[in-house]
Amino acid sequence: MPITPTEKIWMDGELVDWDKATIHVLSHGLHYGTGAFEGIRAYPTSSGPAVFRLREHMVRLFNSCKIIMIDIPFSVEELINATVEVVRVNDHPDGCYVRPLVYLGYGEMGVNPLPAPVNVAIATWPWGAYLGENAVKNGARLKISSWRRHDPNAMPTAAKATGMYLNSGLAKIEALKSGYDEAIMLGPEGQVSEGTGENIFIVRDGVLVTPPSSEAGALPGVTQDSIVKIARDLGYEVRFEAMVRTDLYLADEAFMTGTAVEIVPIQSVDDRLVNDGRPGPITNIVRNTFNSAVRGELSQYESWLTRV
Ligand code: PPE
Repeated sequence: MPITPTEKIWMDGELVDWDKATIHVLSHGLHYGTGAFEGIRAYPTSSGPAVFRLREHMVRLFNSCKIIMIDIPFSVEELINATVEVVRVNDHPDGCYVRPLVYLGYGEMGVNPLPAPVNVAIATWPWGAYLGENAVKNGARLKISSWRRHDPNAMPTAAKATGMYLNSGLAKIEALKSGYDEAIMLGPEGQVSEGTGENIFIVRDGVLVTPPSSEAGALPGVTQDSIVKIARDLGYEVRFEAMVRTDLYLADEAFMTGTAVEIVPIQSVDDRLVNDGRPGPITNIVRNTFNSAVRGELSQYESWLTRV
């Protein structure tokens, strides 16, 4: 998706002009995928933009880096403040996407990541519907990928590490080339894991079910966690349970969650319509509640927002 440039990108403590936010071609992370990132959104509220679950995203960034043994030379607090600063400076009255990136920089070559310098950047830009407006309205058409999700003993699926996304990219190419909107990957044991950048929920007999990240090799999603809380607050039962592909075919409803995608209904999986293919009632109610919460319209979720 093409990005619209904004004014500034925060790089290692400085606000740098968008066009000058460049790095050396021999940066370690470019060669070996040594880095970790976050995806965060800020939304418009009646009192200006607010960043959604900023602390949780920053904590996950530190967890990702702990797993891959990168020491971030800033504190969670410093990166929270830097994010607020860059969202403010870039002036996003309608909200934006926020991309914090920790990467190994220039000065060392060779697989050994330990001696390489650690750099941090935070960029923001307006980002629309991740899978297109049609998927938001009518649901996404998904295909189970022939590419499996990583075995967590091959690649740490709990880390949102940059190198891991070669796997997602391969699945995405396959799905798009085959005429679908998005891929779903199965874990090493054949269980449903996640999309290339989204978690999965199904609704069965009024109960919401999502694969547990530890078993399914899915990223523990901040949006997934928000939907679990919202659904329970609405009085629905939510279970973390392993599922296989036919559970998707036979679900009453299904939807995907993620920061970029937000909440998108699933119309079909492998050409089997989910129910009648239209967004289901529980999908709609949790999605509407989520959309109100992120925009500061529901006081009970106010603690999820960081005002800019
Ligand atoms: N699984 C994966 C593999 C993933 O990348 C994401 C986020 C999620 C689940 C959902 O996590 P959360 O955003 O915390 O609810 N994917 C990010 C990157 C998208 C991109 O194309 O870049 C995102 O949504 O920001």
